[in-house]
Amino acid sequence: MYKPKLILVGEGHVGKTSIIQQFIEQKFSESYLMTVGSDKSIKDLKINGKDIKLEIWDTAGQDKYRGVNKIFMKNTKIALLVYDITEKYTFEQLKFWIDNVKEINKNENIIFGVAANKSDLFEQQVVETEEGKKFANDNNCLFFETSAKDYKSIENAFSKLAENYIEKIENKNNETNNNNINNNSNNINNNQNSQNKSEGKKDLNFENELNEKFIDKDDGKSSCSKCFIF
Ligand SMILES: Nc1nc2c(ncn2[C@@H]2O[C@H](COP(=O)(O)OP(=O)(O)O)[C@@H](O)[C@H]2O)c(=O)[nH]1
Ligand SMILES: [Mg+2]
Repeated sequence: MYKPKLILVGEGHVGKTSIIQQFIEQKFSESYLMTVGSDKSIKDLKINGKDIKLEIWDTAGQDKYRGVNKIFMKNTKIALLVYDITEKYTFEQLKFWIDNVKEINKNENIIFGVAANKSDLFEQQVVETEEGKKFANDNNCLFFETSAKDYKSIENAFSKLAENYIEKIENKNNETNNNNINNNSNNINNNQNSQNKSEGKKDLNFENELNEKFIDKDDGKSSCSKCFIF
């Protein structure tokens, strides 16, 4: 069973808590949802017949103070970067958020998504959809136009991210399996080689036996020490 950690990051008030609340409880609240402590929700999904347990982490107000909590960011497998289409600044800060997630998870190959949230407020839209798509494209992220209020593309965003995560893991497993197959065939070759070598050794021993009288023993030893391969 896959159990990836998924975090939502972005400026305060962009709708991160609302997106999670809609996804988990199908509820929307017009008021600002105060997140106290590190809030973690679990959601079970079935993607292409595979079970996945998403562990969804909501920022505990760090968005407001911009203090990057390492525990929050650490071991992230999937990150959804959220901005508010009616607030330019929240879009401009996406680079800050993506860099932080990458910085804390140095060697991890994280699945990133961008949520252009509050799409129901299209009359007040100041960040063009194309700008959002371009950012997503340039930074290797999936792109979703969401509305936590209208439940638009919320489920789709989480499912697509989870699907990409599973694909990534399974491709990795396939690569590892292929490597193992190659290693096994190398081992077979190595075994073959060592068999040949030991056969060669027998011949050599036989030769040595024959030539014993004629070989300086110390010389024989020193040349043999070159045979060790670590
Ligand atoms: N119209 C609209 N308002 C939203 C949407 N998502 C969140 N909000 C409102 O934006 C405010 C901040 O939402 P919240 O989820 O607390 O933001 P967070 O600080 O990023 O967690 C609240 O008043 C929400 O009701 C949305 O998709 N559309
Ligand atoms: Mg919140």
